[in-house]
Amino acid sequence: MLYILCASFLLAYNFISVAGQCGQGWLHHDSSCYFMSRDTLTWVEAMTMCRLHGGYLAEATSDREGHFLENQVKVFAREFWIGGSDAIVEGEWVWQNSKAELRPSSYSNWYPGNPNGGGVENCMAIAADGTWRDEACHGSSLYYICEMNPSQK
Ligand SMILES: [Ca+2]
Ligand SMILES: [Ca+2]
Repeated sequence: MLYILCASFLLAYNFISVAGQCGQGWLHHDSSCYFMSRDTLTWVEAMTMCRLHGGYLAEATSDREGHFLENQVKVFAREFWIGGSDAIVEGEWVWQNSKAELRPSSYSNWYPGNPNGGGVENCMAIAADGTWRDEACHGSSLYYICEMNPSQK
């Protein structure tokens, strides 16, 4: 009983401390904080803006995180930039902050037929329906999702 009490206290404490480290306007999920922008920028500008906030363009590196982002985007019903790019090697998608490569076994949520832009579309966006599209990095200004890990600040 004492063990259960201690364990729940520690869990609650961890939750509060992580949630408390997310700045105002940031959403807490698992060990990260997320910021859904209210402005639109190109992918490169969005990446720079996330860095200024102490974070990076969001990376859906697990099913849980992917589903969380998908659900958030559906609430806003807008298209957002996220942190995947195949600008270095066409067709090899890499999450830019972690450098994690999207492998066939990785979580992914591409809209059917995407990526379809070849060398013209090298940046990843999550559309209003929660699925991913490759888009031209400088082609359009979109909303963007920043992620940060408060424990690594
Ligand atoms: Ca491409
Ligand atoms: Ca595309």
